Amino acid sequence: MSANGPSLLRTVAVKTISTRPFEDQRPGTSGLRKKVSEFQVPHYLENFVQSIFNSLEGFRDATLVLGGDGRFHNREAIQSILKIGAANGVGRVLLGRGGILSTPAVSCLIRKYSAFGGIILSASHNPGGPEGDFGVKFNVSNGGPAPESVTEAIYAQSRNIRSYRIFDAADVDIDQLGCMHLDRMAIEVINPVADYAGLMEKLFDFDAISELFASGSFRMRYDAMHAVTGPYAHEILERRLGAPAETVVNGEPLLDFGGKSPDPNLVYAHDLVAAMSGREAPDFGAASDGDGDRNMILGRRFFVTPSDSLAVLAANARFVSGYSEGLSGVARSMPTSRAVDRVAAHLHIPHYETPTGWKYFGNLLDAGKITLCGEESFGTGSDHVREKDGLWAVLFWLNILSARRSSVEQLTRAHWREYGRHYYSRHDYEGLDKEVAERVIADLQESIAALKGQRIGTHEVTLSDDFSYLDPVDRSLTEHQGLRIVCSDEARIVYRLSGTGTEGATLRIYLERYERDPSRQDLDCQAALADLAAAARQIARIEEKTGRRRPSLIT
Ligand code: G16
Repeated sequence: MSANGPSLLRTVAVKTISTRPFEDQRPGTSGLRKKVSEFQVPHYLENFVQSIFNSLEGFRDATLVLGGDGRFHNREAIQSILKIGAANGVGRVLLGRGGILSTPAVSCLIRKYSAFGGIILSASHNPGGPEGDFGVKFNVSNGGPAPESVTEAIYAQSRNIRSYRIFDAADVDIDQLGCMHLDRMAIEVINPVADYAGLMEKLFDFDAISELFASGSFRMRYDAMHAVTGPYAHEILERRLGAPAETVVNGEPLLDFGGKSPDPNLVYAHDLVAAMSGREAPDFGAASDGDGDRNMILGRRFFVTPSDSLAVLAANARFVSGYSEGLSGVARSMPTSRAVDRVAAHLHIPHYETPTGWKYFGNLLDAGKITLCGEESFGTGSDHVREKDGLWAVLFWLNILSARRSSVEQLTRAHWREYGRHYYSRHDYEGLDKEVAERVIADLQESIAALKGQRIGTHEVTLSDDFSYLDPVDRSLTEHQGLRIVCSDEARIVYRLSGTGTEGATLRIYLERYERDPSRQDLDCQAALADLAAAARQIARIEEKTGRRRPSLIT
């Protein structure tokens, strides 16, 4: 961390501002996400931030980490949060220069500097700009997303709030490294990349990866999607690992991500997909999302599903220095394909199935029950922080590729031959009327149990239920986490509503089919899943209830 000598800002007055509660401040899958225009309503952000402080104890004089993905409204929100933090007695804020910090970097800083928590300003992969989305996430002292008990306490505070405390002060210069004070609160503006890059150097064999780049026979393209990972990728991939300067594209964080969705999947990262499909395609392609916690992995003309990526990382962890001593266990969210379960069985380590949301991995990681975890939604991570981590996953792959000297496609196909292939896809129906979407789920909740024992084409249903999760560490129970239909041949359909959207509702249908026979592992993924997709639409009576004949997004 770099800091110049302290400079004292003028002593300023605390104001107590009267306010009224907003009824819609319940955090979703990952923090409070709304349209920018909603966050711009006077007192909206302030209410929520004060509610965070009201729900906490023991933070006076302690350290808070603060930063965001650089999207529109980031800088304004940071000024307000600094002034509210000072007025509430925070001792010190570690602030990324320019208000920039990736989500995994915040997690890393909280842990390294024993902060009581962190506030991350991001709506993740959702679009940015004045018409786009904004979000506030609170992470707790283990570096991870606040668990439900904390988010519910914040929500309860937000429903009763009558006033908030804020310093009446001039804006702080957030662009110069160094330390200053807002009354008694120290603000240290830090290099957003340094600590995170240092952690990556400890986990991975940078010499081996550098050699791979230096060999001249390996080319990579990393698309930062004009979001937060640009500065991280330039520093780590190009400066520290010696990848050629053109390796990182779209590396400058922009307020509106260049007008695109910073969502690393086959649809939104189409420029990268096109570059990886051409005749001169690089050997390895990757992209990250708005706040740097998601990743997409591509080989030359080859896509690795996030579920497969998790399984390949687990199976090859022994080649990576930071993980060579073995994995204590692995976990995946319920809708994620079960590919990693097979690796766990092979390694004789436990595997866990959690609800969607990174916060559910926190207890397992803290208790040392798992080392790696991941989700179908392009999230992969480990016990090095308590967030999913996009660049970490990219470096993990690079480390494996440098150790095994095989291509992404060779490695993945070899994995399928050994463990079988899980054909996997997610079909999203976005922008549905909320009531309609809730009715689809409610009707399924009533009817799903009766499917057990029935046939879906060639598949026989062996389990059909509404998924609930009993946390093995704190014994908390989380119910209604998705409807699943599991078949004897390991085919599976899962339905749930997204908890991260800001417009209407998004119904997600997750499809999975297992193929053990290597001669049948080469089918087109959507073709392989077509019968399940049709059955899934029919069982939920999608067209009749929503008027939609096909999904709006397939990943
Ligand atoms: C968030 C959560 C993930 C979750 C994803 C999708 O990711 O952290 O755990 O899998 O949303 O959630 P949903 O299906 O409810 O929309 P991110 O990258 O948006 O923070």
